Amino acid sequence: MTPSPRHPEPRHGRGDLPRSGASRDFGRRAAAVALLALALPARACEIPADFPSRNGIAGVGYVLAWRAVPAKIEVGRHFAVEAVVCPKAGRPAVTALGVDAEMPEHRHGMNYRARVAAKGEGRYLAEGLMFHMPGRWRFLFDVEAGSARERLAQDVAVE
Ligand SMILES: [Cu+2]
Repeated sequence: MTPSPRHPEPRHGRGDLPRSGASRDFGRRAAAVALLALALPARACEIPADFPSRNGIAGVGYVLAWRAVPAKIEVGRHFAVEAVVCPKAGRPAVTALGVDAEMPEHRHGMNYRARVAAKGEGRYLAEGLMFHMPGRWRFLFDVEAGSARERLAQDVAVE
């Protein structure tokens, strides 16, 4: 996915804005960029209905759904996580997703680092996760969207 163009940021006071034809071009470009930003996420990114509704996280700027593969996470066995992450209206497109997990009570993470591959249209596949003990684990999804970052987290109980 190509990174979306940055929104033009006014860096000058009103008096500094060009008054010639350049300002009309600037206005048209800005309008085109704004339309693109609104239109793209709705078309390109959708949370699928076949993801478990309990595995949904709504952050400030991003919404994420995930499912484990296999669906039941077993202690001491590798598993994968499929995730779909979509920007809310007006937020920049997602450029990368980090997937990790920790046990908050024990202050430790996994013994393995997940490999995350982008599958397009907001989908990611994280492989090589393993929960090496039972208890409460917390998934950490680190959304990157250009220079913007948001961490989404969800706890799961593993027996
Ligand atoms: Cu632990």
